[in-house]
This record gives sequence, C-alpha cells and structure tokens, in this order.
Amino acid sequence: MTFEFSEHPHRRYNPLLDEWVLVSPHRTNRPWRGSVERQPLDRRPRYDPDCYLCPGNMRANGERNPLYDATFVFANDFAAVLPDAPPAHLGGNPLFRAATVRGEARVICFSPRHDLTLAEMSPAEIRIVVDLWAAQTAELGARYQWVQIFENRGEMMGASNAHPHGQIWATDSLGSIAAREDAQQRAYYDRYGSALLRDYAREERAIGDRRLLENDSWLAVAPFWAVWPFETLLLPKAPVPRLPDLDETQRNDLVAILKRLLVKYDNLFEVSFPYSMGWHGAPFNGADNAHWQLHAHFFPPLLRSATVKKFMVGYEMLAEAQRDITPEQAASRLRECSETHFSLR
Ligand code: H2U
Ligand code: ZN
Repeated sequence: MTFEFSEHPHRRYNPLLDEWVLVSPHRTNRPWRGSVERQPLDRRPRYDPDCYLCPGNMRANGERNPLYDATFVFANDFAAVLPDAPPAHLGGNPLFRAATVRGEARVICFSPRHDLTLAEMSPAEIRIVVDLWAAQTAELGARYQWVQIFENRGEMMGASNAHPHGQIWATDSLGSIAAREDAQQRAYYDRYGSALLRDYAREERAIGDRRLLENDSWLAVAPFWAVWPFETLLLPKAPVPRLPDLDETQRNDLVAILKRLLVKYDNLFEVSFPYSMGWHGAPFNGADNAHWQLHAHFFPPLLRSATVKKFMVGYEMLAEAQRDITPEQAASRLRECSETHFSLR
C-alpha cells in the first residue's frame, strides 16, 4: 500500500503550535453529495430597540451608546481583565502557581446596522473596521504586550448578539497560545534564518492545492495542519509584523480578500457562517521580532451542513485533535464557492 494524503490515516504537524493533528480521510472518501439544508434567511431589522450594541441604546451598565454612524468602541462592561488587578501571589508550591494579569477589554461594533455582517458590508465600511483594528492595536500596544483582536460570530460560537461586533483583549502578558506561536516562530528563525510564516506562504503559493484566495498583498490558505474543517489562515505576502504596519495598498487588499473569503464562507452552506477569527501580530515587547509575521486565523465549527458542527470531544479531549476531510478537500470546496453572496442571488 503506498501512502496517499487523501486516502490514509496520518498525523500532521502544526509548526506554529508544536502540536499534531490526526487526519482520517478514509472516513469521508465518499464523494460530497452537496446537500444544502436551506435555512430560513435570518432577516433582522436594521435597528433593534432591544440590542445593547445598536446606536442610541442603553447597555447593561446604564450607559447609552452614541448615535455612531460607522464603528464604535467601548470598554467591555463585563471585562475579563482589569487594568488595576492586585498582584497575585500563592507561595512557592509548583503545583499551585498563579500570576498577576492586568489588561483591558473592549467591544467593537463594526457597523451601526444591526442586520449586517462583515461579509455583507461594503469595502469602504470594512476598510473602516480594518483601520480601527490597526489603531486599537497601536494604542493598546503602547501599554500592553499582547493585543488580541477577535470576533465570535454566530450563536454556535457563543456570540451573545447578532449585531456585527468583535472584541479586543489587551494583556500585559502573552496568553499560552500567543506565547507558543512566539516561541515556535523564534526557534524556526534561529534555526533557518527566515520567518516560518513567510516561508510557509511561499511554499503554499507554489503548491497551490490548499490555496483559497490570493491578491497582490494577501494569501488565504487552508493550513496543512488545520484542525477545524474549514479553517483558514490569512497571511500578508510581504513582511508585516503587526496590523498598524499595513500600508494603504495592503489595507485595501485586505478588505478585498476578507470580503471574498467571508462571502465564500457564507455560500458554503448558504448560511451566515459562524466562526471565531482573530489577529496575531508581534508582541509589543521592545524586541526586534524579525521572526514574526502578522496573520489571521479563522476557526469555523461547521462540518457538513448549516447545522452539523464538528465537536472537539472524546479522543480530541484526551489525546489529539482529529479531522476527517483533508484541508486540501476543504480548500477545493471553498474554491468552488461563488463570490456573490447567496442572499443577493
Ligand atoms: P460576544 O458576543 O463575543 O460575547 O461579545 C459581546 C460582549 O459584550 C461580551 O463580552 C459585552 C459582553 O461582556 N457586553 C457589554 O460590554 N455591555 C453590555 O451591555 C452587554 C454585553
Ligand atoms: Zn443592534
């Protein structure tokens, strides 16, 4: 039996996290039947008087949102981290370690329109969000080592509200995943003298079967080591450490590729596609960070329809993450998806 990535069980290495994923393609070798369970179109009002993110409405803490007309950022009323948390200390027992964490959490409304998603917003509107992500990163990066920008979209991902919004958590230390990506990129740079994600992007562009989208400044791929069925990694082609470093062209190209990717996602199962996405850029630590390359991860939970999600359970909680369809198959399905949003057809 000669080994085929598309046929035989194997494990793939994630060099960003120093983790492995079990791939079991033989379980899905049946061809895709293309069954799309049509969901009723989720028609929301442009303004929802009960939404705590809509312009002019009252939030949980009694404050009223301004009548914003593009984006709006506010300090999270239930922030997970606080700027003035007292120092944590728990003695010297290695089994009971704790650490102080200080930080800030913000909520960012992408649009005053309650009924839109990033995928449905215009390029000009998305550009304002990109600029805001960059500005927030720069502002908080002056005070905190790590600025985590993210979006939880859809009830399936635990988003509390359908109003288009994301979050920012800035902390004085690197979270575990951020720290691992930092260490892994540094180790690769020390060993090979080039940046892991820049080498990776170059290889993926040459190979092509995991590439989803590309424009002058950006590349979107289904990573070789992806865990989530339709996971995507979005990478700038030129060296860029962080969001604020993106120039005018790179920002406009980001808007274009983001919109195309999100429309494809929505078209895959003809549903407003749930996901968690977020940006990883070099830590604000005063170091040179030549090993870092800015990137965004998209982790969507859906597996085979608008309602069937992947569960990270059993073997995955106890041994290792696992997937059935290969990233190459996922990439091919996404490449076939139209770039016109299904709600407009
Ligand atoms: P998610 O939908 O990703 O959970 O984000 C919504 C955030 O909004 C959540 O972190 C905050 C919650 O704490 N929030 C406020 O800050 N004020 C409110 O009035 C309600 C929710
Ligand atoms: Zn709203």
